Amino acid sequence: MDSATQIDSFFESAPPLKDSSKITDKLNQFIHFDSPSSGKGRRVVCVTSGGTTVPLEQRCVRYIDNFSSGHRGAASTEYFIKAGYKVIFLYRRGTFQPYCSSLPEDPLLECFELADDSDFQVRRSHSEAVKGAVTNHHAAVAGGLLLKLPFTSIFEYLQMLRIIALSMRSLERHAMFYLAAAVSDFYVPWKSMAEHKIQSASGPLDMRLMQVPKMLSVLRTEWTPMAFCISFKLETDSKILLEKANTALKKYKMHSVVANELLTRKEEVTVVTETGNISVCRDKTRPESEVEDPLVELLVKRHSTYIKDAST
Ligand code: 9Z3
Repeated sequence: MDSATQIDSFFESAPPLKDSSKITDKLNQFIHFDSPSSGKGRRVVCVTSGGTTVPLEQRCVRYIDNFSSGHRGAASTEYFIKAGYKVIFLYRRGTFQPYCSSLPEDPLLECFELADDSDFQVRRSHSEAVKGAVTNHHAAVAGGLLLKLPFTSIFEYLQMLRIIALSMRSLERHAMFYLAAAVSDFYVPWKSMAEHKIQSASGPLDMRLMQVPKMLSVLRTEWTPMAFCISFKLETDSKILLEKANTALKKYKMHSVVANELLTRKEEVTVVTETGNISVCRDKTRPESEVEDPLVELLVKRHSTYIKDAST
């Protein structure tokens, strides 16, 4: 099967996305209706975040998961908004969210307490963190700078990515994709998937997984050919990381590939480009600094150059 046929058959056999017309409406509203203060020609970035699941049963009890806490995507979203972008945050349900990094693990139970008059109040120890999260999040959403769209499975993720890409097409070079989500490489096609819970009494489980078709190529060549595209390459073996990132850069015609190793991903990444590799590190003299800060700064500059190149 050639790759176009694989892609068609992936979408044809996927369970239909719930609320797809509502999602399209929200996207059109978000992308095309700028608030009076934001001016024309604002840049829009789609940040993907968290891992996709591969269900093993249609009435899903078990699934295969891809590792990603969503920290990279959530933090990067904040830096893109600071840099003046509108962000479509396509995230895995339950993973890290923008503006929430200072909150404790269970914010609802840890940040609130019952006051004497049995009303709820914010615990004093968490009041700054709660105020910051609520204020910044509200400003971003109400200001039309942040649209959050959740996914769980690989089927939802790829269908949503396609809808987003098609909605962003008219932005041409002002559109950017920052694909930090950890996407499944293998999946069970919906039609050959067991409907009910697989029974352990039937003995060891033997199942064949199909390769998820590589959507990066169609994203670049068909869905949004003018957008600035950044993908991520994750490896656990540092010896193969840069070579794999370079292959992805060429094969999928990415503008940059951010190479990272699982253990050091919060300290350092390498931005692989056609003209060479750029190492980006967290500022180790500041304990609260994040590698996403200089990474987003670098990519925003490269995006500006990409936009300017079109007008020369
Ligand atoms: C990444 O490499 C991300 O940087 C991480 C971020 C998932 C490591 P966290 O969410 O970690 O902050 O915990 N994402 C891309 C992973 C991926 O699946 N890439 C594909 C590949 O490597 C290409 S699209 O083949």
